[in-house]
Amino acid sequence: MANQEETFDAVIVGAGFAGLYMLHRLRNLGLSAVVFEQGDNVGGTWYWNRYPGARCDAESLAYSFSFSEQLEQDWAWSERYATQPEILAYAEHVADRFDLRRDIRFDCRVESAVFDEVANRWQVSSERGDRISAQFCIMATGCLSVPQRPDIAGLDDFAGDLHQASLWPHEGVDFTNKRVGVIGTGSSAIQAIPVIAEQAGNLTVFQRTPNFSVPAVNGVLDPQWVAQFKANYRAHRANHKQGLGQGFGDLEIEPKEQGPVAMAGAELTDAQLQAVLESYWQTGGARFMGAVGDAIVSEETNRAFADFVHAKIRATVNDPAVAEVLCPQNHPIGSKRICVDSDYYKTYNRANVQLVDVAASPIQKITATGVQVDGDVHELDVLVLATGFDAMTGALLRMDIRGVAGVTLADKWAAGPVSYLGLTVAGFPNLFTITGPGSPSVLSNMLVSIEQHVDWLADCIAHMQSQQLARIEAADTAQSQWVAHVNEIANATLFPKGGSWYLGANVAGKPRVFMPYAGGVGAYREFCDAVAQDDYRGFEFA
Ligand code: N01
Repeated sequence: MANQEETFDAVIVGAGFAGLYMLHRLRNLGLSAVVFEQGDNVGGTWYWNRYPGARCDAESLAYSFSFSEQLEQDWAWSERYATQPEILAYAEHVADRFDLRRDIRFDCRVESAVFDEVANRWQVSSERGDRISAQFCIMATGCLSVPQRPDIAGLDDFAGDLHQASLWPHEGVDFTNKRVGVIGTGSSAIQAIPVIAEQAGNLTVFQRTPNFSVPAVNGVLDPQWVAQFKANYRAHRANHKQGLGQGFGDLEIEPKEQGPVAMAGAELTDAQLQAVLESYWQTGGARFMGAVGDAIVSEETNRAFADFVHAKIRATVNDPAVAEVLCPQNHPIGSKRICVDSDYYKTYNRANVQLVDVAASPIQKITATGVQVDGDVHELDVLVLATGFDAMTGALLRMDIRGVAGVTLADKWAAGPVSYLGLTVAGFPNLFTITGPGSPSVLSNMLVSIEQHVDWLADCIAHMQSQQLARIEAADTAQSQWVAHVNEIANATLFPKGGSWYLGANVAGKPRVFMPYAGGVGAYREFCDAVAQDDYRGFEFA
């Protein structure tokens, strides 16, 4: 029997960092809000992705909330790149510190959200029977929250232990003396492989597409350095939010204007370029791609970056044939999300690790005992799927979302996602997508983008409250112009050449549209702020 309808000002879907902060902001505005979360705890992606070696690829001191100075001063990150358990502990701390749990319903998946045009409210239903009426419906569902299970014949026949990286068992997995296989070589696998190899009896990696990976140069943070960094925290935060790049953070005690060494690779002699790349390689981290300003724009600069990494792979991996298989040749570096690793390439020098090139000979099937390639079965006790996500749109389209005239979001996005600012969709009034397609989202430090969206939204909702406005909706023309702008920026880069999940290319039948906004978090913030200042240009209110 369906439950009685409850009334709130806002429903928030998801209790990851976006949902937590949104709840906090709405409460401070005096609004009533309820959060639905399918997991049994907060943390979102950091709740689910517990595979060995899981950690963030943004600097810890940048991948954290900036809204509370006390919180940022009190919380002590232990490593340059925080581990999954530490980030999850941080999310739990935030939930407790701001007393957020009392408005979160756990183990509760939202099934549908239907807009009532007469009342200007959303009717939201959960699988377990909750029924909510709310003026605002805020999707904080994450960009990488729907695991992509590969369509490989026989997967269910495997008689050993089968695990998906993004749905890792809470009790962990013991690989001791086990024959382990990993399918996939994206960020998740690249983090997990070195850790699994240390423990497993034998590890076989099934690689279809090699990825570029740069060393993390992770390490324990020096408390003295942290204290100095934190003394300048406001200036650092301003850099992350308004800088040219994507807000990933840096290691400078004195915050500097975040700018590339040179805007174009062509401005440098070959020796200068090599020196710059070497310096970024030694410093570590995803900011390698920002060593020169046009790495993701100029084919020539990009090739120089790729050649540099190929040379590093060849210098690291002892077996030249294995090194060649690990060298990505079919996409520009950075057009697929650059990976950040600890000892990934070195792992292939271990006697207990084998690489199987399943681009050359595709996986034929999974049998009860292992993975069959080219007629041979690689016998395994444990098989790990690190095969990625139905990114950016997956979580939204799994729900039955219906806007004006009953049009579904699935229909609206049949040819790929369209939005205004990556925050709203024409025809879906009072519905917001935090870090949605069309915003910097996955190209950026997610915490920076989440805070920016939540703050913008909170201000917008406060504006509506003060003006007693019942309904906000993106105008079709504003949406079309924004989509054109997002595409124009993407098409000026090498991103669309990557065949990546950024484009939906990893999911059969998904439209190929480059989904994130590639213009940088600073430019994006400026645009959003200008929209608000200009009386919410591009929106229609009622
Ligand atoms: O997923 P992926 P991921 N047979 O899609 C392969 C974020 N993240 O979970 O490229 C064989 O990148 C697939 O091969 P191919 C980060 O944004 C962040 O690793 O399709 N192989 C690919 O190698 C990242 O980009 C962090 O040919 C198959 C792999 O599986 C995003 O999450 C850590 C296959 C999937 O790679 C996703 O990363 C982890 C098949 N049938 C993740 N199907 C950090 O913060 C798929 N593959 C550091």
